[in-house]
Amino acid sequence: MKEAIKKAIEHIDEASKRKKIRVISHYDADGITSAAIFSRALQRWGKNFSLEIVKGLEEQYIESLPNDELLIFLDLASGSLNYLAKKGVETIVFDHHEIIQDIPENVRMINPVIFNQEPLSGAGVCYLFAKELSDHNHDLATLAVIGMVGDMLDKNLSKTYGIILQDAETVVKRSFLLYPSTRPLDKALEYSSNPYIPGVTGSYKGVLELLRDAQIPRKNGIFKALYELTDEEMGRLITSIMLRTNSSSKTEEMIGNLYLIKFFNKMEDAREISALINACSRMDRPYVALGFCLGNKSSREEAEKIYREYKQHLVSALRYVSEAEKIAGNKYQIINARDNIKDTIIGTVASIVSHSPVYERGTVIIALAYNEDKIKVSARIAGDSGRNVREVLTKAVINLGGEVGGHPEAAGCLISKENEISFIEELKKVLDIDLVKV
Ligand SMILES: [Mn+2]
Repeated sequence: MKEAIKKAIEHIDEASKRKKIRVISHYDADGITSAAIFSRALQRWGKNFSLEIVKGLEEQYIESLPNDELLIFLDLASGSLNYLAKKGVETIVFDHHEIIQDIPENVRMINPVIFNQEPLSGAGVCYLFAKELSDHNHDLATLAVIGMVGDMLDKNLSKTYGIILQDAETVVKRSFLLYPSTRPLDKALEYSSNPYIPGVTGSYKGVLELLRDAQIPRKNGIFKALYELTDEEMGRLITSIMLRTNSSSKTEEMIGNLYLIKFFNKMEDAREISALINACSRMDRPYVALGFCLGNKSSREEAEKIYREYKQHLVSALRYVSEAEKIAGNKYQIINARDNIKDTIIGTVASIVSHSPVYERGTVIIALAYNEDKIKVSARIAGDSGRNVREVLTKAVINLGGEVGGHPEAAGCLISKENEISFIEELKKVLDIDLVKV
């Protein structure tokens, strides 16, 4: 892949002398950190460019792009190659997603998938590009760590990630996975929705009981942060949490590495920074998150404010869900939030609901929210085992049209608003029939 990156650098250098460069990146934490790394690297290289952050690549959008610029896609486009072939414009893609179509002649692809390389996030790919360009770009490694954590590629660390973690001077620590690990434990536990700890999440009294059981001491009246715990304290904390959560939930999944990075000269938890970036995007402010990643101080204040608003938004969305009328069937719940919940957070809401103990394991949770003239649909499964929800959605949209993406345990799709009623009818049919078969 190193050779391919070198060729891409030559390509950009040469193209920049004859046309404009347009960089387009994805709006999640990996995409925004990709954009930050890439744009800082281009800026230091002395190249002019424009930058856009998008939710996804629809055919119409690609059609609307100019024909006389060099298009550079970050953290997306591997799944949209047919549209790019049709467009026929000079394009470079730095991505890590699965490639499902032939790579057209007008597209240069930098993707670990085609080089049989170990998995990397989009920001990881962009960091390798930046590092190849100049040693001065070493400092951008921190952003690559945030992107990696954002895409949850931190479970199986590759050799390349070992180097990136080193470049970023990351402190890695085995721990129970709860964030932010850099803030006092009582606060982190009280607001923890993933994992949802029954009797503790949302209850300060429950938090204090848990911390007493685990014998976590206060220091000057303040509880230690997760990353400051000794091995013994960590062990006791894990036991106390396990006693309160569903015993069938897998312990190994709740334990992993904490990634502690220096950001704005402060020790931060990479997961928390990634959550903050995602929050800005979901509140329709991806450019604030980008400014934050680039070290802009006023963006930082703004981003933190948006993050607080986002959390409040999430709380009211969850309250809406618990109070709203739902379409309940045998082992399924359909929540039609219409415009009461933002389409950008409906997936998160569905995930939190599926992790809460309110629904029996195996219950299919399907949540709908309006997105202009479309409806965003998110499907999850309570307790993470049961029916294949991607299949459920695929069957429900067969006659209506709509693309389904995701995995058997978490999937989503976008349907036309005029199909709202017929979609719900189809969905109920599929869910009822499927159950009979089971
Ligand atoms: Mn990504």
